[in-house]
Amino acid sequence: MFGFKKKNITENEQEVTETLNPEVEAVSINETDSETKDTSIETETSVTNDASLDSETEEVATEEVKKKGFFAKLKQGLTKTRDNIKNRIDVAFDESRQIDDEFYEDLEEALVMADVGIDATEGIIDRLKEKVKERHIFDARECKKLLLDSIKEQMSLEQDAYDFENTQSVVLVIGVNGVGKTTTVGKLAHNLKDNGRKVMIVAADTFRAAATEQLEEWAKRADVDIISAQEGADPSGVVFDAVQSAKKKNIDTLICDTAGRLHNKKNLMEELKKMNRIIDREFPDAKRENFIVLDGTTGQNALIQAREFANVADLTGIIITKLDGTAKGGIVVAIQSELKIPVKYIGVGEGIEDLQKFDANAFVDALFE
Ligand SMILES: Nc1nc2c(ncn2[C@@H]2O[C@H](COP(=O)(O)OP(=O)(O)OP(=O)(O)O)[C@@H](O)[C@H]2O)c(=O)[nH]1
Ligand SMILES: [Mg+2]
Repeated sequence: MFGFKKKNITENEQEVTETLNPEVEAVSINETDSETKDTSIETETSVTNDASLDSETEEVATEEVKKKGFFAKLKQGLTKTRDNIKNRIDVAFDESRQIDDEFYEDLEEALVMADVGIDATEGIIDRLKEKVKERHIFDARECKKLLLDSIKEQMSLEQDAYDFENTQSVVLVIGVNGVGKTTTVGKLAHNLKDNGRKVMIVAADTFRAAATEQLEEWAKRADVDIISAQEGADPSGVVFDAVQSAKKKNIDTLICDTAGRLHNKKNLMEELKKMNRIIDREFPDAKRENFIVLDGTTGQNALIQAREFANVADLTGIIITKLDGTAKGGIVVAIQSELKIPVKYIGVGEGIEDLQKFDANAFVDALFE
């Protein structure tokens, strides 16, 4: 129903280039809907222009509400983790506490319980000890601030972390099955569209028909274009077609959903490598992002997965999902500190609004405050 159905399925990359139909058109879902939306925006704008002062105040207020909403959702999402460590953190940072070996042991225990991981925890505690010594700190509460600031600093992103959102870009979303790739593609498409970007998504998981249907549903919800093909079609071929269509339609960001499982793992990895090469070759000017999606509830296993996928594509960011379903949200800190790849987004629920840009300050505050 949506998208085109491709007849030629070929394994050979060169053949893919030659046999695919160059006339392929992306199907815009809800075209009438988007027309309706355009008109309503125009009307709103003209009203706004008439009362520009009011609108500025309103904008600031809306921004405030958004920020509050963002933090409330994050806090809500991290409830299980916070509850898990709250007692220990409170005991460790009790104002009557001496900063001694026992204090550091309690702290270490709290961090490990939240799944921050032994190595990352040791690093954090060592840095804290140094700072406490340097600054002659005796007050446990002051020490808490030092700890949080140090984790925030470690987790903060480079200025250019989200540059792809403002330029022509292709985002490849990879990860093992069930981690939340398709859901994340839908949420990300929605976020970008909401910021006025022209987004197209591509269902390169052709392994199961249900996967394409699921992404088509997300395309409808996010009101973005989708390219899809028949079950069993060559995934790299679908990506090839999507790239051509994205170029032709002057799409800002093309997001590729991929399979988490093929007939075997080697097969999957080879297919992902091939997709990566095709995007590089066919769209050299686009900014590239390769995001690995990791399920926050799988704990340290996520680290092993990330290392494996790093062999197929240069991972430029990590997306950690299902943080609302785990008491071990500290895994975000462990993953970032061990892989040295930035965590760029986190999933805090199943809804379309539940993908957040990673904000180190907000994250650490939501976890420990
Ligand atoms: N609670 C919660 N559930 C999530 C989140 N992200 C994804 N899910 C759920 O996780 C399940 C799997 O999500 P999918 O998006 O289908 O995962 P996938 O990686 O595409 O799976 P495959 O296509 O089988 O590889 C779905 O039930 C999602 O609703 C999240 O942030 N929080
Ligand atoms: Mg999927």
